[in-house]
Amino acid sequence: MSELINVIGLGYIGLPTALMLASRGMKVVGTDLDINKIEQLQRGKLTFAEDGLEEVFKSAKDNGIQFSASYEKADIYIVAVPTPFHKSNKKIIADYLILAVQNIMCVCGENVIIVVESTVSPGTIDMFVRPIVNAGSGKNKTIHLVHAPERIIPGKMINELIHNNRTIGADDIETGQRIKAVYSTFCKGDIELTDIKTAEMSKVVENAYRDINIAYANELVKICKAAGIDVYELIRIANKHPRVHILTPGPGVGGHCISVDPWFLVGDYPGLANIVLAARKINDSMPEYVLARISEIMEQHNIDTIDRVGLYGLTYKENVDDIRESPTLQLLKCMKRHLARGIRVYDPYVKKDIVENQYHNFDMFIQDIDLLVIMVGHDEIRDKSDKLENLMILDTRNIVVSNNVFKL
Ligand code: SAJ
Repeated sequence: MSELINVIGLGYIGLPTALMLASRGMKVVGTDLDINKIEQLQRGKLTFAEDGLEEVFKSAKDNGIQFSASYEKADIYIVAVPTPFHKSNKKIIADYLILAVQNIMCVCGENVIIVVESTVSPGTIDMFVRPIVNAGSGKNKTIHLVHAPERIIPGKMINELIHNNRTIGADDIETGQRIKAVYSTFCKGDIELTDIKTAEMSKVVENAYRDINIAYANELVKICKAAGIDVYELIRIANKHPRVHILTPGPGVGGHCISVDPWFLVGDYPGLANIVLAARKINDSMPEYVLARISEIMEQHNIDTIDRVGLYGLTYKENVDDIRESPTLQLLKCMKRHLARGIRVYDPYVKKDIVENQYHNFDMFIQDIDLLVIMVGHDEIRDKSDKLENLMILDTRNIVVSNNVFKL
């Protein structure tokens, strides 16, 4: 295939997708408006760490992938820009998506396909993207729209890009088949063809499903606390039932997907998305719950200053460097609201100083605290369990095996 693909937005989704396509021999230009990111990639340096990404980068470079701060005249555009939401009414902010499509329309030629990979609320493509395309096409351009929502999980991105099933929503079969052929260059999973609105809805529904299931586990934490039962023992036993699979409780739900997408359903279908809303509230309540546990333990053990407490982990989950919407950041925000400061923080994956009292050395971190709160189950903390013997621990991820550890 000699089609040129211009991938717009080189973040956590766009970059691996661009590299993967190029590594499979497709002609790819990766575009991002952040010139520093482009220069870094042109110098041959990745912009974030991910298992197996270096190898794919190498073969993409060998196959001539280009990086550019400007949009290119291409046959296919894959748009993977952020889609945040309004904190007040929970509706999508489509500004980055709109700008990307406007920019594409300025440079693209005839018979072009624009694939939106960014997660969008159902109806977004008809409401925001199609009008821009319709205004620019017709004269001398035929533009086809596709929605191909991503499904990969940070930490396993490359494996999941290759093995996950995918959904492609298109207006007509031929366009869907053309894009299916492009994704089939690296995707070994089933690729389902459907219409655009169903594809949009499928993505949001999948993430809301997981959010609801995590919320159930988190609700059980609170019920078990009131009942004086070990929640982990309860879940272990319940999961022996052949049709029960309760997920793992934790200090909250972070990341830019599960903690965001369900809000699109709540915002667009107020009064209808009731379980979805309840789940969001439960998961959002967890950082505050952890804070209450910290305060309880401090009181019971005469720790009277918060600066003797340390939070282990700033990222939204284990073994990744992504801090977006992380439970630790949510907890720190909560502390700020209570005018409390001084808690210490450490994460081996976060090299820059992004919060107050942040450490970059594990040994120094644990020297300065009496209570260690494990917010993220990075492999590092499992490997360093021998250094934890003299510390009081609140383990929100249930990874430390010892009788002296407090749980959620
Ligand atoms: N978490 C728990 N308990 C669990 C599982 C997760 O507390 O049992 C927490 C994690 O610690 C984390 C958050 O939930 O803070 C989300 O983590 P995750 O691993 O469940 O998911 P993400 O956000 O990394 O990726 C999700 C995935 N969606 C689904 O599993 C339905 C992924 O497939 C999507 O591609 C991704 O969202 C996305 O980009 O939409």
